[in-house]
Amino acid sequence: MRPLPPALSTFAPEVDRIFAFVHGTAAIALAVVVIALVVLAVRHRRRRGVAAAPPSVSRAWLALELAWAVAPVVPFALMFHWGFQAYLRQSIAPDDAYVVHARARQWAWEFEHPNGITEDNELHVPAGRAVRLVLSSSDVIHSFFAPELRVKRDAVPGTFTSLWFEAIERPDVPLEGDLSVPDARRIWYRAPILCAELCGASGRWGPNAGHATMSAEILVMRPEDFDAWVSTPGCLGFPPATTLEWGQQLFSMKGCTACHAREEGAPPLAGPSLHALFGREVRMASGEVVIADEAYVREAILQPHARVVAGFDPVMPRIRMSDEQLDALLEYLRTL
Ligand code: HEC
Ligand SMILES: [Cu+2]
Repeated sequence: MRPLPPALSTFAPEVDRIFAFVHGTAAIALAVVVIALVVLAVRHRRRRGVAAAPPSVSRAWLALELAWAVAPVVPFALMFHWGFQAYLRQSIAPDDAYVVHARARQWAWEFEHPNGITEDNELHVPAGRAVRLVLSSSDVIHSFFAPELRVKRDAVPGTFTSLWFEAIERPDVPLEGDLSVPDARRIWYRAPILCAELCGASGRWGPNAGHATMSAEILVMRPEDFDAWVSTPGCLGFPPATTLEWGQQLFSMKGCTACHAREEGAPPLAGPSLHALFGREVRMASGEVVIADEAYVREAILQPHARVVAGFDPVMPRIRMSDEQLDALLEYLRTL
């Protein structure tokens, strides 16, 4: 049997015990039923010269029938009780939890910390502290799934859902550097985030778009290091040396790659190819033709539905970004 992923939250051991109990009980029940079925079918098979006996209605039979109708209630009741207790513990976050807003969109995750800093497809959290995620979606249903933390919850447009977890401290993973000074770049360990929503969109929109591409990462830090990270201005993703590199990094972190090809001659995905966009004549669905200059591209990103390119559906999400990020992105787009 394939082992479960590493258990990296305080919930995980209990979730795994319940999981093992449910599967163990089901396996035993399956074995008992299948063995009884085979044995009885062989023993009572049709034989030449032996007439079928009518079903017996003795008291002993009645007792037996009652026993196997009632007995399974016990493990089911246990499963319910145990599972419900764990569900309640997972539902109600401690009052002092650190609250992060997690926004899902096609096809990326955005996380906003209490002090207003946001990060894309990465979520820094402290180990050993309760973290509550308030989930929302700006388009379709998504599903936040962190298998190693054993948490999963849908992000539903028009409402908020929430989940919480506490990432464990891992003495088994050595921390590097001088531990006496907090280091805003020191990551203790990582855990993947997936979108567990299933739908047919990826088929319609090409191989690079879809919930399956919404992979992100939880970066667990020592609490001291996390405090340093969260209070360092400009700490996000530590913008690389040049604006151009930053723009390139943002292009994939903000999820643009899911819908826009960049190579010359590449077929369009859900959105037009952005190769040699600047200076191009773009025909809009309204019939208007515009030259793609700086102002146009800016508008196309900040207000995607203001003008829609002919031949495409208005599916580009509004992607929040700072002016600095937008400048960097434009600088990168210019080079394509
Ligand atoms: C879910 C798919 C999707 C994502 C993600 C997406 N776009 Fe788009 N984009 C589109 C579609 C569809 C259009 C064409 C329709 C329209 O104009 O709204 C478009 C249009 C554009 C245009 C105008 C292109 C032209 O030919 O005139 C630009 C520029 C652009 N997107 C940039 C971006 C950037 C930068 C990102 C990432 C921050 C991004 N897009 C993310 C789907 C997407
Ligand atoms: Cu999704």
